[in-house]
Amino acid sequence: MDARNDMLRLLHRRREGYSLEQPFYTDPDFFKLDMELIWYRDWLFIGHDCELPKPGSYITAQIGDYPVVLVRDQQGKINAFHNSCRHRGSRVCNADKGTAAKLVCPYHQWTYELDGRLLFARQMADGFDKSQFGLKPVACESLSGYIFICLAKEPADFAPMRAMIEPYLLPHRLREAKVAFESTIVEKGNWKLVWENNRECYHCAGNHPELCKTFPEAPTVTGVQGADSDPEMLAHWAKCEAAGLPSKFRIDPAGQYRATRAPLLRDAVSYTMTGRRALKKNLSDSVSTDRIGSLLLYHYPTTWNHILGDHAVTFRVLPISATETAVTTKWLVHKDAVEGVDYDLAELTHVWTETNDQDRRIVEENAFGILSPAYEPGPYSELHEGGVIQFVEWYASFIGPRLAEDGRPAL
Ligand code: 3BY
Ligand code: FES
Ligand code: FE
Repeated sequence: MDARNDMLRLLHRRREGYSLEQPFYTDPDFFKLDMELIWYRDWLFIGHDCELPKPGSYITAQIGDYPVVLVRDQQGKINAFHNSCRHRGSRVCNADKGTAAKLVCPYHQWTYELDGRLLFARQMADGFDKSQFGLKPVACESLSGYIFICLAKEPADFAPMRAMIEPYLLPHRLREAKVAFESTIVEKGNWKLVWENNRECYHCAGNHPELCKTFPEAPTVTGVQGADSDPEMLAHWAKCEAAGLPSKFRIDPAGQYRATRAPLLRDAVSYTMTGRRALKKNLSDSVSTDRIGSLLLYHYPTTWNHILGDHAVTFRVLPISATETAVTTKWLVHKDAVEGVDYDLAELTHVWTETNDQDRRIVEENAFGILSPAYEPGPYSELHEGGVIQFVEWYASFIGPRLAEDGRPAL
């Protein structure tokens, strides 16, 4: 049976407010459709501008079948390319990150300029036209320190996302920050289970003792409903907006990205065991106080973020297979902050290292149980899992019409 028809059929009979049927979380053919119709078509967060500090700095990433490389050119511009040599297709850059004067393919040393042009190709026939064999470009946007790429030939307009999110991010000056630490863990679960887990705090009290010292479990913080009638949120927004920080809850019409600023518990200012700051220096010279709670920002399908007064923690989700997902976490601090002087790395990273590991186990147990032939979609809590309901709605309404393309029946 054609997987497209199967997926369409299951989406048609989907019960709203319930988790998805088993194949959405387990089936390799459904996974291929997720990749084709979402991951290869939409904007994806890959890394931060500050990870490419100078011309020649590059980072690589693997999006399903596509290896890509992001590189800063001589003019300071960040470009993204398919990391596949135009000679016989070898990966040109094989390290996770590095610095190179030119991009030299390790196979036969075809050499590319940092803007992708092919400069040298040894001993090719007379008349070989180098201009036809530059690295293939990938659409790339830098948004206040976040680099997004899009593999589609005709990318969706990035401007609405920029217009909504930039004012929230700009004061934090993440372009000028530095990554103090990063970790990548592989969770044995489908990427949608990683997101479903992330979009609720119903599980927090029972699983996250460290995070719960500072992060509120209120659904108005993590979810997408009721924030604008929660007096604590309203008071926090008023205080932060008066200090020049956009803070109100905003979500785009399709529900793909949301920003809001939430207070931490009691007088906590950072994700430490005491709630006290983890850094002596503020993250941004433009934000004079650390009493700003956390800017919560997500963009499906790749990133959720917590931006605090003293540091930021950013997350990137990349699917590996139907049942494996890589989650990369980066801790960003002021570029001049010195480890051991301005912060203790173990203290800075403790809460989210533990929280990530707890979430990994939750996702893996969830994936395990879903493999049971006895599994059937279960009801989400409307009160606590509004964010999960919203994620699943976004997924179904994003992939549904794309599945129905090519003359297939519309959903
Ligand atoms: O990282 C987050 O935003 C989510 C929200 C609640 C718990 N979880 C860790
Ligand atoms: Fe790159 Fe030959 S495959 S130089
Ligand atoms: Fe969690």
